[in-house]
Amino acid sequence: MYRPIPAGGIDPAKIAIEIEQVRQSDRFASRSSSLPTWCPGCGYFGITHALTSCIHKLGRDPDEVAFISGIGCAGRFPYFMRTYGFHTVHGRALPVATGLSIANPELTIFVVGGDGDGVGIGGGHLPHVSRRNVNIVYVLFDNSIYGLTKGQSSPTSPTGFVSKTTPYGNTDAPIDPLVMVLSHGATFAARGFAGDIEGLEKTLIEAVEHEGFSFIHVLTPCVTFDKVNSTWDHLWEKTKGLPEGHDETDRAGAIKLAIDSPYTLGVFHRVQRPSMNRSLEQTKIKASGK
Ligand SMILES: Cc1ncc(C[n+]2csc(CCOP(=O)(O)OP(=O)(O)O)c2C)c(N)n1
Ligand code: SF4
Repeated sequence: MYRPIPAGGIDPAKIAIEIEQVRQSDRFASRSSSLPTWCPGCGYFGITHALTSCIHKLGRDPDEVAFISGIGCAGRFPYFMRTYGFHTVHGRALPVATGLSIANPELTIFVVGGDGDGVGIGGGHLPHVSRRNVNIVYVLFDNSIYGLTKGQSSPTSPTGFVSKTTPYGNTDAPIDPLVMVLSHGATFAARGFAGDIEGLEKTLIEAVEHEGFSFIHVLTPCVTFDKVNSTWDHLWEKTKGLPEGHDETDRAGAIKLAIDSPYTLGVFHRVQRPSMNRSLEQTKIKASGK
């Protein structure tokens, strides 16, 4: 796993060489000239790094990729990319991405957004995209808090979590986004961590290569508004790899693992089923009477 500060400390000369190597390469060709407006130390920088590396490694040109987002700190993501992008309204990235996927099946489409956007206000769309197997990659930036609006509890905040909206402790039980998509038939479901950039990049590449709906639940800290729950320290300490011999095709096993093991990283479930895009092609042929 990548650690922000190496054990022996930082060597400025080595960093300068690495920065120059990055400048010379086209590794960040998909990034725009707008620098992210996120707080220093936010986990979203790690996710951005993994996403740009994924696009680079897959050899996709920026005009072959689209990022669709809702609202939130994570929702600002499309501004920081030179790909196509659409910053839609709160919780509505999935229906917009579904339409785009049907209109232009050649595009590699990523949906990006926070836990509030994706499983709160937008949560009603997640079951349907899962069961329809729409050919998009959904990267859920889950910091278990509303960041942009300054630190309210979200649907993934743990019970007892103290925040601006729950000063005496959250009384609600959290939603597990992985259990949610698996219950509704997602064909690719994985978990990543903003600190494990190499692992996340690998999972993203596999998600893009999967035909159908690919969901990646990414654990990430909000360093400004959460000092106790999903912090860098806690996430480094708790995250771990999949158990030996994990069977990706066993959906019930994947659901059980997601319930029992909220900090396990990797591909929980992967099966093949016709995507909505492919099924619609068949419907078109049937409707044309050929
Ligand atoms: C219809 C609507 N309701 C509420 C809001 C206010 N609002 C903006 S972002 C947000 C939540 C953001 O949290 P999350 O999706 O977890 O993303 P983060 O900011 O943590 O990346 C809310 C409630 C809004 N913009 N629109
Ligand atoms: S408020 Fe939290 S989620 Fe938003 S940019 Fe800052 S650290 Fe990141």
